[in-house]
Amino acid sequence: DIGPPALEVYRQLSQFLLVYKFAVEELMTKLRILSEEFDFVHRHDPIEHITNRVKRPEAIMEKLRRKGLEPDLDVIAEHLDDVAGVRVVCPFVSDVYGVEEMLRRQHDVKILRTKDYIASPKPNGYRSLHLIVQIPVFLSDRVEHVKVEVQMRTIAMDFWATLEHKLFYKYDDHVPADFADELASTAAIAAQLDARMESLHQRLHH
Ligand code: 0O2
Repeated sequence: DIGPPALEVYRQLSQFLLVYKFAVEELMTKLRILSEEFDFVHRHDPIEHITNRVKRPEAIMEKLRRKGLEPDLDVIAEHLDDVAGVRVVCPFVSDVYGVEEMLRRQHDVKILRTKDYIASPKPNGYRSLHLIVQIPVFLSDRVEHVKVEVQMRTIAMDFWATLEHKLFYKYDDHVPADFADELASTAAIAAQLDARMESLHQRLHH
């Protein structure tokens, strides 16, 4: 039984999340253009595939609770950087940085923050390049500047992160020590694979 106040809150939240969906669509288009045009000019597509998601309301509420934040739209916009997420999977490590550079050159894309877990992997072995970008979304009566978390990684990094997430999601940060060692070792193998593939790629393309 949701009365008028709850319905109004629901409407506001739906409209709020809709804008994040638009931001994701804008970014997806930008990335698809880069992928197709670069492929045409250089005969190499720097993007293997792209996925995206807008966080579900329940997951947003859960994250607010975890961070001790108020359930308020302004608080979400200000403090949650991953309401909208785009994951870009590239063939080679050089492509990850190449696509980052191409995004950086776009005047309407503002890069607010960069976390380079490729240069500095997390202790468990996780590697990826994370960008928090802000892009304008043109609505019927205003422009909103919306944050999107962009995770950029190679196929090998994606393979590792996907399986790590499946295996250890329920452990949070408390993965048993012997598992943690084995996990870090598999991440090192993925990194070696990337380095060797990169080297083959450079020999063929230069
Ligand atoms: P999910 O379920 O993928 O959405 P914050 O974003 O504030 O929570 P932080 O530390 O600033 O935290 O963000 P960071 O380090 O940039 O990581 C954010 C996201 O990167 C995570 O989102 C994961 O998607 C991914 N990520 C980070 N570390 C790991 C890791 O060790 N393994 C895997 N598989 N993914 C990782 P969420 O919200 O934690 O999870």
